Amino acid sequence: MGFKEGFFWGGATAANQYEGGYLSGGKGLAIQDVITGGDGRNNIPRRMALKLADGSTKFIDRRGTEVPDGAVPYVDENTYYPSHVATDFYHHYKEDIALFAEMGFKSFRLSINWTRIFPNGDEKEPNEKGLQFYDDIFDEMLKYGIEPQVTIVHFDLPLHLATEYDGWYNRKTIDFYMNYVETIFNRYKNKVKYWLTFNEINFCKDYTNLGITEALSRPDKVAQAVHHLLVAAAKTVIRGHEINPDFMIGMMINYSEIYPEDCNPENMWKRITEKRLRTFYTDVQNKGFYPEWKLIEYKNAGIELKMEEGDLETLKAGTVDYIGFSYYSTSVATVNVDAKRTASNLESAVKNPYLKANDWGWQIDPVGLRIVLNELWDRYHKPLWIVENGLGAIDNVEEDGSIHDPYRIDYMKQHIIEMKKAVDEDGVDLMGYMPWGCIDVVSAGTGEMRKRYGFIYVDMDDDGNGDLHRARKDSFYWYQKVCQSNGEEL
Ligand code: BGP
Repeated sequence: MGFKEGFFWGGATAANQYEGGYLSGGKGLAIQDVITGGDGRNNIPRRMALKLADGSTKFIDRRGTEVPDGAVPYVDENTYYPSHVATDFYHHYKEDIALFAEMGFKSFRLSINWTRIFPNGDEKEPNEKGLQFYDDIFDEMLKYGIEPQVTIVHFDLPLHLATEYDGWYNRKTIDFYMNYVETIFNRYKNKVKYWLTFNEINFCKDYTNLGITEALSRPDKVAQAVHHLLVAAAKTVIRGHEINPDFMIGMMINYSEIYPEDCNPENMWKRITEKRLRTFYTDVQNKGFYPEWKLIEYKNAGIELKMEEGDLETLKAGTVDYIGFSYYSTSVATVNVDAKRTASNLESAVKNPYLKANDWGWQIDPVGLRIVLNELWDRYHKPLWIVENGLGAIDNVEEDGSIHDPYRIDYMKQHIIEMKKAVDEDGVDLMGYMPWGCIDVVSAGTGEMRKRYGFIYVDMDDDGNGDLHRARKDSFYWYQKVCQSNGEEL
């Protein structure tokens, strides 16, 4: 049997971690453009520069804790921001796409920078230069027969929508977003068929994604903003199918497995409650309604969701065509320790003695991938697409310029073996496999460059030094064989 014909072997990236050119071609500022790098291994978080009402400046945790009244995030000229140049796809896209084609990619996942199309987010008319930029990219990909998969929002929000409107808490943001969506759907309807709405929607809880400064202290505002995201995602599906009935519009979630620490029923129950941080989203976006437990949870917390007339119908009518998910690691649930889970950290609070972890504490678990593939397939019976997977690691460049990364090859090989079992033995409908950061990009969680995932090395360090030249790692040649043999040669 093996992987189906036309299986999408490819790779994945995101605009703010890869593109650079943060003000080029009329692009406006996104929240990501005001966030500094951090240091994942020493637990130094990424931060935002704030201008205070009295004219002074202050840096705060990007999750938006304790933002003083009147504070505005801004770009401090003396500080290095990883998104500004990133790994410069903006100027290297032809070279990079040629390298993807050389590897045999059938598909490539990228996100559109919302602020390239609508620099402030609330304009009526789009920025033509921004639209042209993605036209050029899609044309370049299609020239090689590489199918684009576009994430509409990948950890991205125009800064202006956060500072002026309170981001996704404000219902108006749905309209601004839909204007953006309609613009790109109409413009690219003959070039792009596969879409994803919000990247890792289950991690869209902090300032970066929601644009709500008090994200941590106001669960009611977060719940309302999340409702707006879900309505917006459903509207995207409905509108997309009107614009082009052939569109395949998926959701995107981080879907890891969580094991109970042991057979204590309380730990199993803990596992179920932690799992709900994910199944809430997959349920709403696939079944089309809020699960009962969520409504009870909100009620008990005194949260009253403001739903407009028609919202429930929209959720029902806007269920997705496929499920895109990222999978990196698994964690352990126990009543003894509170789960630690943020957008930047998939580290399990409890170590699993059966698994090894990477340098950032992410536990490596190929069998877990087969488990979640089965779980999602059994629960929803929708096509699945692994749109992120991979190993963040520090690579060494040898004197002759070569980069030997057997650890990366081994990680992916083990995961593909389990994918294959899910397809061959369990009958899961799997559309494709897109290793994350197929070319080195900035880390989303830490802003570091040294945490690399790529088959292609980019010369750039954590402080923004490097000439950005590209180099093929050993894994490049390995993945080439995988793509060319449709997963037969591992
Ligand atoms: C996911 C994100 C990606 C990506 C990846 C790896 O959460 O969707 O944007 O970066 O994780 O995470 P990190 O970059 O923190 O290693």
